[in-house]
Amino acid sequence: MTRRRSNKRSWAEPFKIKVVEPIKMTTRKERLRAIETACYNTFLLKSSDVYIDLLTDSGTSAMSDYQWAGLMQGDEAYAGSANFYRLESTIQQYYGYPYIVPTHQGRGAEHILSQILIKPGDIVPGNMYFTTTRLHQELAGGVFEDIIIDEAHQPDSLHPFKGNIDLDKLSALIKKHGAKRIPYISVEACVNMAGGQPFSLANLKEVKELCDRHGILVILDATRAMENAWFIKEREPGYSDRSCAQILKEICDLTDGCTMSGKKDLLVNIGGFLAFRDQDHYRKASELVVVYEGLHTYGGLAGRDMEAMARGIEEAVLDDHLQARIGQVSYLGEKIEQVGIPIVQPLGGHAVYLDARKFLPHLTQDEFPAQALAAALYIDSGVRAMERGIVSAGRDPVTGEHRYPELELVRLTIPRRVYTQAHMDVTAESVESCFENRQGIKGLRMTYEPEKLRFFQAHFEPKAPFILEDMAEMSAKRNKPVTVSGAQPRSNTNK
Ligand code: PLI
Repeated sequence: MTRRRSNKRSWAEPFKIKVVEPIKMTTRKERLRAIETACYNTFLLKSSDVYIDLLTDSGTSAMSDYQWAGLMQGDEAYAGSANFYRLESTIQQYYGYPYIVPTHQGRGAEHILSQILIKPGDIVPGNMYFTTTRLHQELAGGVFEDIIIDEAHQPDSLHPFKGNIDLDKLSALIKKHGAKRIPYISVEACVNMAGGQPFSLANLKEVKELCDRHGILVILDATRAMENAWFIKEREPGYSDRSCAQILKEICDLTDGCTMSGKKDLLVNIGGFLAFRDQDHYRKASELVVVYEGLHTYGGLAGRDMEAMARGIEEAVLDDHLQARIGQVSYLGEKIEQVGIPIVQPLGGHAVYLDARKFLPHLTQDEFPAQALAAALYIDSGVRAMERGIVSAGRDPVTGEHRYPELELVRLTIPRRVYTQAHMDVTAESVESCFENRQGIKGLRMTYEPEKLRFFQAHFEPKAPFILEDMAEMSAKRNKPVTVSGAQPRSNTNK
């Protein structure tokens, strides 16, 4: 009789692969040229020059055969498409809001929400900023105030719900400005800029009670609410027997409406929506959506896109899917952490975040360490990541000075259902190679700075040439072969 060596049982993805898309292998010389052409900004690289694309989980997921089949059932009527009604009823069923306005993506929803709820001079508290969310609040004349718990700004803190709101900070803001100047508070699920960190239902309940007492709306950024539901199931006492679908509903029940980028949780390449409980909010949003997005029954989307999103909701909320999705993020994070590389703890839902301050202590924040590290990673292996630090934070609209966030991070963002464990292994090895070469990663200077959302298009140049030695060569020198687990020797991969 054979016996298993451990009682641990592995999980695997609840799908198999039907179609593949080849990706290009490049040489280090080609990558160096590509990053120079892209002015050391990974947003400006051509995707054909990228090997493993961990820039974002937004719109990059793989759709299922069920979703692709739905595209064929697109009803491309200008008004009253059947796919809109299907999407509307699916959102009503899973999220529980009665009134739905589709938008082309999340920022379309943020724009409309900000325009209908914020008056100039209003204060909009939130659990850490998100780039487009805050910009739309500011463009509507609002001032964003961060009310997330302090632990969210500390990469090493092991708090299980770093997305929680600090009720003392919220009460102090209400006292200082008065509830009338606070139209709503913005509660983001799996807080992106904090490392994909969830809030707890206990915290959301307290927030809702406080806001109800003061007549302040609670608006959910539901972009990654299903992933947040998974963490509640895993970590919050009393929820392990509930399904993520039940927890999602409970989250939404505690809020007055939501903005949504369907490009994340919902497994589609494009799409978003606004949802409300209040009919008057819905009416105002429907009046505005026709100005900026499209008629209120398509909001900038094709009928087929709405169908794919409705079908995506049904698949994305399943516990098996969420376990595999977040399990893959943990797999990569644990591999990187095991070799002593500083990352944001605990591991979040959609990405592993490298702590660039600790990774590159020889660089000041003005030398854009996270931007430099993302460029180095690309040069090393063709893995594309994204800066989430001083560049993303932008400038204070009043003083014009850089904002200096405590978190200076590189985000390795994992698209859903796209990459395999071997891709994660290659990524972890490249991060390790950059860590061994960290002294050779130099500071950057910004040579072109767009006024808004500068991280997308800014240009940089290195203050001195990067010196990155190939880890395989380094290992060969130490007479220690490096292999990609279960695959070929490293010399066969990108060099
Ligand atoms: O990229 P949009 O416009 O569909 O969604 C904007 C948006 C809103 N909220 C949150 C929490 C986001 O993460 C978000 C977009 N995130 C992107 C593009 C990302 O790479 O994380």
